[in-house]
Amino acid sequence: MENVFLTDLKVHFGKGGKLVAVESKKTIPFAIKRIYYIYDVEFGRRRGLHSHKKLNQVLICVNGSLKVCVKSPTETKDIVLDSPNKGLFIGNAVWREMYDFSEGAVLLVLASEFYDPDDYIHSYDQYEKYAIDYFGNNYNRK
Ligand code: T46
Repeated sequence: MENVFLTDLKVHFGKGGKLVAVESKKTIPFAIKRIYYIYDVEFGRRRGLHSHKKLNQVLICVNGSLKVCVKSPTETKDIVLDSPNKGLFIGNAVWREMYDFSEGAVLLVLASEFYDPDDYIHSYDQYEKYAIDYFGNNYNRK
């Protein structure tokens, strides 16, 4: 899918444990301006349900598990995040919904921009128009 990919983050084993390091503009394909995390999500709650005009992000489930549904005007994918060494890149102009948070799930998000409420697209209809305009010919190739 355009603007979405899952990567395996390198795990360093030793001293009886594991360590994952991420570096701005190296492991993460953008300069990280903001970090936030989502946790203690009530059973059955769905979050996200929006897209972004400019923001690129990498999502890492550092504890527990959850699912992410990503949508473009032509495709829908459900991705399981169940390991701290999986990084899910979600670029701009992609609709996202996070659901099935396990007990204790912690979702760490690395973001390319500072928080800006004006960057959000909350209506799916508006999103579709925006994405078709944004990706343009990329959709015609499929
Ligand atoms: C996204 C998914 C993966 C802030 O004040 N600063 C922030 O940096 C963020 C991200 C949120 N907030 C406030 C705004 C709301 O009052 O925290 C509250 C919850 O945010 P929101 O409803 O947007 O949370 P989610 O889980 O629906 O979405 C978040 C991100 O907002 C979004 O960019 O892609 O996680």
